[in-house]
Amino acid sequence: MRKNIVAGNWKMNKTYAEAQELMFQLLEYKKNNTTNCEVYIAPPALYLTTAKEVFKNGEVGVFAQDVSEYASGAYTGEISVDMLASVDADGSLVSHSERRTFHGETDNHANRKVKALLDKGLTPIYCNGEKLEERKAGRHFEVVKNQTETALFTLSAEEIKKVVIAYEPVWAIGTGETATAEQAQEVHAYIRSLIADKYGKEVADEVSILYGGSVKPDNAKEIFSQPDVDGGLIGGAALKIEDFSKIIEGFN
Ligand code: G2H
Repeated sequence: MRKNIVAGNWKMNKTYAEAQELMFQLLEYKKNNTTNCEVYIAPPALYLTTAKEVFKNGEVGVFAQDVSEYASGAYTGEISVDMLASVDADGSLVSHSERRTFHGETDNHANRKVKALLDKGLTPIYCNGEKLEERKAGRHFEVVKNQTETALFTLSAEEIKKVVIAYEPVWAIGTGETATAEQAQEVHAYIRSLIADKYGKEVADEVSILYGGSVKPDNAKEIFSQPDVDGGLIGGAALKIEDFSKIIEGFN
């Protein structure tokens, strides 16, 4: 059975003190509440070791926001998979749309990063999704198909089962504009069908597909109730415990 997951992508937010405060609030919340989903955070890389100390019993999964496709060497500013593994991080986001927009990342990069993570036993959360003009032109299925195939379809069946996919329509990211539950379901079901066609239904049914893009406490439950939506990748609303906990409760 695939996992339900609520993951918070903190992006480039919070000082160290603020980050610690939110981690402790989340730990407290996890201690006092039963959750029906796994909870992950992706804080800035600088705070990953602290996050692993705070969540030392694995209460919350700890993910990087990006990782290098290279093993080591002269790549200033980059973080390798081995480095993540050495601080016991659980995995990394891969090719979030902001990495694509501001850092020129493509699905070929994503493919190499996903593979590098899997090779060391870490979990990739691979992000894709169409831009506004692509949605308006009715090309969203085609775009998501190309992205998914390029980034993931060199993997073996055993490998792809370990990937978490986050469908994040770019027009819904940080804009307050959310895909309707039906729009999310339609694309999630399509992504799952692509995986089923290539690897078989059993494999496709194992892959968690999260929705991302302006998920808020008041729309989380409806989005998560869709059969092919296995949770969310949450940006802005992951930055306050009041909002993030309500989103987690979308699975209650
Ligand atoms: C999409 C999402 C988290 P937000 O980027 O990855 O951000 O919830 O702020 O739209």
